[in-house]
Amino acid sequence: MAYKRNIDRLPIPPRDARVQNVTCHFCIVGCGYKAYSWPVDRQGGNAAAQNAFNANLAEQQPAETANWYSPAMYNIVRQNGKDVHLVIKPDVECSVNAGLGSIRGARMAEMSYSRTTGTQAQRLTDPLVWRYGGMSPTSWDDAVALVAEVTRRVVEEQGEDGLIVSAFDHGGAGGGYENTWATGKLYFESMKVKNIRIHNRPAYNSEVHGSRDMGVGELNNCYEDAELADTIMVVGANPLETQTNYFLNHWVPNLRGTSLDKKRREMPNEPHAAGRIIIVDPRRTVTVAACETEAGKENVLHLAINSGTDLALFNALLTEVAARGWVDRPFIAASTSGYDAAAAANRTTIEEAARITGLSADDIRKAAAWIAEPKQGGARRRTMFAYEKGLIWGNDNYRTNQSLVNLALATGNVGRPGGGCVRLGGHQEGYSRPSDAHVGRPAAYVDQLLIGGRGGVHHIWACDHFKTTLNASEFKRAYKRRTDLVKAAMDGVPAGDRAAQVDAIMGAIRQGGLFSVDMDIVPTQIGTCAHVVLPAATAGEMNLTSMNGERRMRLTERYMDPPGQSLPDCLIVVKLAQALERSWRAAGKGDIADKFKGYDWISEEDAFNDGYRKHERGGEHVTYARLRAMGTNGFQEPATGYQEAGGQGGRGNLPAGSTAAPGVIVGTKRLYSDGRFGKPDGKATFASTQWRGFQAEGKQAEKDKFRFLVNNGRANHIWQSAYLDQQNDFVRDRFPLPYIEMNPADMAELRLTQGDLVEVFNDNGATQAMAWPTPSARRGETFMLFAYPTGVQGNVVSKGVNEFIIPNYKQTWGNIRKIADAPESVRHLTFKPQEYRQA
Ligand SMILES: Nc1nc2c(c(=O)[nH]1)N[C@H]1C(S)=C(S)[C@@H](COP(=O)(O)OP(=O)(O)OC[C@H]3O[C@@H](n4cnc5c(=O)[nH]c(N)nc54)[C@H](O)[C@@H]3O)O[C@H]1N2
Ligand SMILES: Nc1nc2c(c(=O)[nH]1)N[C@H]1C(S)=C(S)[C@@H](COP(=O)(O)OP(=O)(O)OC[C@H]3O[C@@H](n4cnc5c(=O)[nH]c(N)nc54)[C@H](O)[C@@H]3O)O[C@H]1N2
Ligand code: SF4
Ligand SMILES: [Mo]
Repeated sequence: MAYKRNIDRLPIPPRDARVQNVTCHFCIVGCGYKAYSWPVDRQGGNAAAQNAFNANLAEQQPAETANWYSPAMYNIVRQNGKDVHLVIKPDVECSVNAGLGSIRGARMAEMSYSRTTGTQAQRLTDPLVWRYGGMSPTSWDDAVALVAEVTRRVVEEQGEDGLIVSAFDHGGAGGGYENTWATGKLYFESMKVKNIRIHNRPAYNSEVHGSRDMGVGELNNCYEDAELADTIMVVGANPLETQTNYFLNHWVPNLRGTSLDKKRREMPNEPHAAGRIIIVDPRRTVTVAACETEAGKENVLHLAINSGTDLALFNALLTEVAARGWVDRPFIAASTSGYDAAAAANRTTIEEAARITGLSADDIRKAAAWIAEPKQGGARRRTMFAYEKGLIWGNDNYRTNQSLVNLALATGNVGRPGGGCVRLGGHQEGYSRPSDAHVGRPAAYVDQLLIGGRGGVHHIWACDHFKTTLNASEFKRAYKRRTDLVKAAMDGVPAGDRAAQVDAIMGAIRQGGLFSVDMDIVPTQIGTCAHVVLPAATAGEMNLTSMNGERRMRLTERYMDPPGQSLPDCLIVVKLAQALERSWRAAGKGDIADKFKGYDWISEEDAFNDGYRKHERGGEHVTYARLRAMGTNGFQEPATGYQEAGGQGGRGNLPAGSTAAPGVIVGTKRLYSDGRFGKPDGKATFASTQWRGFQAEGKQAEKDKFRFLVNNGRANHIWQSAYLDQQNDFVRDRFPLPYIEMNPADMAELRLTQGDLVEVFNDNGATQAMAWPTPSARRGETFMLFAYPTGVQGNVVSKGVNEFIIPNYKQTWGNIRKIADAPESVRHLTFKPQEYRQA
C-alpha cells in the first residue's frame, strides 16, 4: 500500500478567517505558523478582497508564494463546540523559519484531533481506570480520587520517597512554562519529591552540567550567529534532520554565501567569505551531504571520529590552537579564570588524538586552523560551536561538554556575533519550577529504583519509557511484573467498593507491587501497565508558552477544543492537588492538607501568572496579551523591560511591516555579550578534562565483546517515539519497522538483503529492525532509528551512566542476526540512500 491523502480540493480561507499565532510544538527550532480558522459552511473566493491572503488567486501565483497551503496543513476541527476549517501554515514573517515548514511541523493540522476527518482518532478522551480486566472510562473526580488516595497511603507508609515521578521538563507539546510550573509546584513545593526523573534521562539533573558549572549557559547565542560565523563546528548533531529549519534558513545561507551582506553590515571591519563547516560525527549524515552540496566539498570537513572519542579531539584542538598562539588572550584575561592550569592539564598531542579518534593528524590540524587561524589582516576568526545528542548522550558527558566549552572560551567565541557554544536542542524549553535543590547531586537513579522494587506509586507525565529509556528490556520486565501484581489485586475486589480497592492495592504494593498513573494524550506502551490514565490536552488545544534554541519566547494560542474531557496538564495538576488536599484532610492530617493549597487556577494563563511571571528573570514584563501582540517573533529571553506603544526605538523583534505598533517586550539577543559570565565573580572557568576512555561502567567490555556499533538517533520524517504517527499510515507505511543502516559488505556477510528483518542483541536485551544498505556506513558501524514502537533501540542500551547519572545511549554494541526475509509490509519500500543532491 502506498499512502495517499484523499483530498483533491481545499477550501480558500476567507478574508475574515480568524488568525492565531502558533509555534510548532515539535522541535527546539520553534518555527512560526499561523492558524486560520473559519466556519465549516463557508469559504473565501478568488478575488483579493475575498481571501485571507489578500491575493488574486485567479492568477498564477509567483514562485515561492506564501498564498497557498498543502493538504497536510488542513483539517476540520472543533472550536468552542462548532466545526471549523483549520489551516496551520508556516509564517513567512517569522524570523526563525521565514515561511519554511518541515515534514513534521507542516503536518500539525493533519495531526490534530478531528471527529469529522478521523485524524488522531487514537486520542484519549476520558480518564480511564483499570476495571474488569481492562481500562474503563470514568469521571475525573473518580479517577483523581483514586490516585490521591493511593498516593497518600503510599506516602504515609513509605514517606515521600515512595512516590516516584517521571516528568517532562521542556517546552512545546507535553511541556511549556504552564505545565512545568504546575508539575514542579506539586512535586517540589507541596511535596519535596526526590525520586523524580526527566522524560529523557533516568534522573533529575542537567544534560549539560559541564557547561553550566563553568558559568556558561547552554543557549547563549542567536540563530543569526549561524549566518555570521566564519566557521560552524557542529558536534554529534544532524541538523538537517533534527533542527531542520534552523539549518535550512540560517546555516545554508551562510554556506551558500548569501548571508555575506549581513556579515559585512554587522561586522564591517574585517574580511568575510562564505562559511565553512566542521562536522564531528562518526557517521556520514545527510547533513554532511547537504553541506557539501551547498558549500562545496572544500568547505566541509567531516571528522568521522571513532564513536565516543570527542573529548580527545577537543583537548588536542585546544593544545594546537594554544601552541599556534591563536587563543584570545585579552578575552581570557578579562572574562575567564583557570586557563593556564586547564591548558596544561588537558595537553594532548595531535598524534595521541589521532590514535584515539581514528582521524588523520592533518585533519585535526586543518580543523584547528578553520576554528582559530586569524583572518587576513589579523581579525579573529568567528566560530560557532554547536552540539547535541551525539555529545550529550555520548561517552563521558560532563568532561566532553566541558572540553568543548574550553575550546570555545579559549578562542573567545562566547558572547560575540558569529560565535556561541550552544546546544542545538531537542524540544523547545519551558522550564519554570520551584527549587529542586533537595534532589541533590548525584540525583537518584530512578529507573534502578523502579527495577529494584522501590517505591509504591509512579506518576508519569508525557513520557513513554518503554520506548525511550535505557536498559529498556529489563525496565519493562520489572515494570510489568510489579504493576501486574496491583492489577491482580484490583481484580479481586468489586470496583465500586473504593475502600476495599485501595486496601487491595496497598496490599499488593507491600508485596512489591507498583501503582502506575499515566498522563498522556494517546495510548502509550508504558500505559499498558497503568492503573489510571488521565487524558491531557496539548498545544493548540490550550494556550502554551515556550522558548526556542535562541531563547525566543512565544505564545501558541488555543485554536481548537481538546478532545472529549481532556485537560491541559497544568489543570490536571489542579485536580490532583485538590484531591490530595481532600484525601489528607479526610485522614485527619490538616497540616499536610494545607500544603496542597494555592491551586485555584481556572485556566492555563493562571498557571503562567503564578509561575513564569512571578519566578522567571524578567517575567514581570511578560503577559499573555503582550506575547499575543508580539506574534510569532515574540522576544528573546530574558526580558529586560517593556516599551509602551509609541515608545522610542526598539521595535524589538516585531515583524517588519506591522503597523499596529503595540508595545514591545524588550529581550536579549545574545547572552554574555558584556563579557560577564554566570559565576559569582563574573568569570567563566576553564575545566580540567582528561581523557579516560569509555567512562560508563561496562561500555569497554561491551565494545570488546560485540561486533557492531549500534549508533542510534533520529530521522527527519519521525517525531520522537512516533506517538502521533503510531496509527498514521503516512509514517507507518514508510517505516513499518525501525531501520538499521548497515554497510552492504556487512550485510552480505550476514546474508542479508534490503528490508530483511534482523535481531539486534547483546547482554542487555534484544530488538528488531529492517536492514537498510548504506554504502557510506563504515564496516562494523550501524545506525538504528531510536524509540520506534515496533522495535525499541533502548532494549540493547546498557544501564551505564556517568557520575551524574547521565545516560550513554549512543555507545552501544551488539550482534546482528537475520530473523526473516523482508516482511510483506516492507517489500514495497525503497532503500535508496537518502543523501541530498542538487538537481
Ligand atoms: N536509544 C536512545 N534513547 C533515547 C534517546 C536517544 O538518542 N537514543 N534520546 C532521548 C531523548 S533526547 C528524548 S527527548 C527522549 C524522548 O522520550 P519521551 O519523552 O519518553 O518520548 P516522546 O515520544 O517525546 O513523548 C512522550 C509522550 O508524551 C506524550 N505527549 C505529547 N504531548 C503531550 C501533552 O501535551 N501532554 C501530555 N501529558 N502528554 C503528551 C506523547 O503522546 C508521548 O507518549 O528519548 C530519549 N531516549
Ligand atoms: N526529525 C526529528 N527531529 C528531532 C527529533 C525527532 O524525534 N525527529 N527529536 C528532537 C529531540 S528531543 C532531540 S534531543 C534532538 C536530537 O538531535 P540530534 O542530536 O541532532 O539527533 P540524534 O540523531 O539523536 O544524534 C545526532 C548524531 O549524533 C551522532 N553520534 C553518535 N555517536 C556519536 C559520538 O560518539 N560522537 C559524535 N560527535 N557524534 C555521535 C549520530 O551519528 C547522529 O548523527 O532532535 C530534535 N529534533
Ligand atoms: S523544524 Fe522543528 S519547529 Fe520547525 S516545523 Fe519542523 S519540527 Fe516544527
Ligand atoms: Mo530530546
